[in-house]
Amino acid sequence: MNLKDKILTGKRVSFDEALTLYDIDLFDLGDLADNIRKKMHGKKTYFNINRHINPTNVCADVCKFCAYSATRKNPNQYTMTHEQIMDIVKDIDSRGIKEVHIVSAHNPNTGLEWYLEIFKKIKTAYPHLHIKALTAAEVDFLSREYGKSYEEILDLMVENGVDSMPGGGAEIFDEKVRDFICKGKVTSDQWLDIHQKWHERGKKSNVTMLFGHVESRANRIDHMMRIRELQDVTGGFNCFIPLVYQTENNYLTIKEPLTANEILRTMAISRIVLDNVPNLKAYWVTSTINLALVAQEFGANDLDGTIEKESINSAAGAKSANGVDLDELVGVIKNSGFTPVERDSLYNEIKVW
Ligand code: V47
Repeated sequence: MNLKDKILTGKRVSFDEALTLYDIDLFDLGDLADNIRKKMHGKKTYFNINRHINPTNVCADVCKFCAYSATRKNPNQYTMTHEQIMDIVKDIDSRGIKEVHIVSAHNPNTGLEWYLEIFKKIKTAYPHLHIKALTAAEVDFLSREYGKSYEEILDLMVENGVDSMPGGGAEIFDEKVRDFICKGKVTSDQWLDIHQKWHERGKKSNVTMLFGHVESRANRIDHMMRIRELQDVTGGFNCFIPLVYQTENNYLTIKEPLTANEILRTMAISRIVLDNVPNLKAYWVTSTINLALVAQEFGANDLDGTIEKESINSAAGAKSANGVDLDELVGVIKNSGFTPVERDSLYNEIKVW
């Protein structure tokens, strides 16, 4: 059986087969991914009405790709008080926002309570809000900083009201590349271990991949294979999110952004390889809205959400600082021939727009 037939009949592809997919015609590759997308989701494109909050940019770690961390190229340090965070949450709740996505830098000055008690405050005041918070990189940082095991930090997250974990901090799992771009941060095995333990608590999470810097195509496939292997065990990943590296204001000197062709190929291949991960997110923040819309025909079935404020990728050049209007997001999905479906954070359908 040739590779295309294998994919069309739903058979799993190997590492070597996945790598060869980079060399086939782009539109043939798109068709293969689109075929899977249609079987799984038809013409539906999911989004949610959400708000990102990044409470501090003070960071003990030194990732070369990061433009957000205040201790490197960005001299403007900030750390929000819980009152400031609660003011934001009060405002967003009054406007019908359903998910708050809270990710911070690794700030050694705040204490563990600052990181965890805010979730309890939000959950107590707004029990219906979904809290997606703390990347595995933050969990690892808190564990090291405060001498607690991963299990203890994860249990504290559950106790304090965290509903799901975002997929940040995965970067690229290949150890050599990881050492070059973010030495000292959570290792690949630790990242996967933290998500496995989170899934064992009956909780869901996402998984990202940062690409378009110094990694090779083989590194990307290896990253996907490690995700697929863990997903076979736990089934806890809701969504895969390929993040396109943004080139500005950071210490990686890659000035050539990835081509749209390479981004779409990577999206399509991830849809094919990750046969056990239900959703593929074209994160419009790093791909641009226009390419995210095209990616709907290359396997992607989710565009994240309205976001409102975004600090991590906009610091590195993405045009996402103020999110996107709900009407605009719904409009462009419709105009591109897909059906906008508002979802909750766990992919239950809320409304077909
Ligand atoms: O882990 C940092 C990335 C991530 C750059 O789970 C950069 O639903 C591109 O993980 N260029 C944080 N990317 C964001 C993240 C995320 C976003 C949206 C949804 C979800 C989810 C998760 O941002 C970091 C890092 O990989 N990042 N710097 C940069 N220069």
